[in-house]
Amino acid sequence: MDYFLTSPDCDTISKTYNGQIDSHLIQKTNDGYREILPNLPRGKGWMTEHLVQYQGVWLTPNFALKGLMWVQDHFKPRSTDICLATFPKTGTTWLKALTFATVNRTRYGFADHPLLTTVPHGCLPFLEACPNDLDGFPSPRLLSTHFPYTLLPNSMTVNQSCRFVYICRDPKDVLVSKWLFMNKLRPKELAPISLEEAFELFCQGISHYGPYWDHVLGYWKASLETPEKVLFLKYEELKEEPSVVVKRLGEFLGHPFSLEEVSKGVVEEIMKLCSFENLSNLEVNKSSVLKLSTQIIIDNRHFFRKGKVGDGKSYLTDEMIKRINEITSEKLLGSGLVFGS
Ligand code: PAP
Repeated sequence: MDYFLTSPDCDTISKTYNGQIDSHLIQKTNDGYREILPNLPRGKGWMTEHLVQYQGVWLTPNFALKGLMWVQDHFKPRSTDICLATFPKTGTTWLKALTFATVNRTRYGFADHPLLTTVPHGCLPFLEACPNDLDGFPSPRLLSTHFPYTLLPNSMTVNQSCRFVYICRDPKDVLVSKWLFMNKLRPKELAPISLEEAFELFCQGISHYGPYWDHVLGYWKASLETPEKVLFLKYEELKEEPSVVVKRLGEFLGHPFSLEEVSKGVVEEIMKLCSFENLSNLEVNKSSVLKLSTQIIIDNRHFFRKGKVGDGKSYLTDEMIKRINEITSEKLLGSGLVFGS
């Protein structure tokens, strides 16, 4: 099945290359990682014991930072690559499903579609996991990452580089979704993180790939500067008008929906296939797992909680809502980007 890439073991960078990259170069990446790691600022982790700050961004030391070194040193982008970029818990699972279904809509029937038996995350390689077979993958490649735009190598972001689809979400919903998700993955030996603590960390920017607002602004600015390269979406818009957004997605990806497809209801079929109701009730998403590394194994069911807009507010106090709204207004001031209250 060439659409499915198993996630390799990224715990040691050198394990991931299957001889495709010169061992000296791999050694150099490993050495660089070991050299910088001890000197990076540390902050409290949500899922792991701590996060490290690299070039202003908070990353898990054993996974995301290694993945970043791999991307920076060894990833060979193609101008035909499409990279789905997201901050965690902003709609990644949904966007992956919609994009995969849109691009491959003439290849698979809706009755026996891969998304019926594979979690959306299993349909697209995740750059952080140092996928080892990317070079042999046919174009156009659909890729995914949580890395902020600013950390990606120039080869991905400048001139003849990849195209990106980015999705963002109201920070209150992101925070609460992330807090609940991370506590489920947090090892038993570490005490759960309280909402108050998660809130403080999030507001200070200390959360995977955070600060959240910088992440959003990086892709927002890139979408304004090069709209043909970066499609910027909001989870809330997707909820409100899914068919409009799916058509925009098709156009951006170079797979516009024809009038005939529209009249035959292909857009609706894709929306139905990728809906929260459908995906969350599939056996694969109720009982299987996603293996990101030897240490990170996630029950697929954790990717599906409520899928609602505004749910975060029911967990937060009025004071918390006020503070996070104030931070958001301040950070986004003058950018032209707004979130609801
Ligand atoms: P990830 O970063 O771990 O991949 P991501 O998919 O970005 O997570 O976000 C998960 C959120 O999207 C969950 O939101 P909640 O906690 O507020 O409920 C999840 O329920 C929601 N979600 C997952 N799949 C869908 C879908 N098909 N439609 C709408 N929302 C979805």
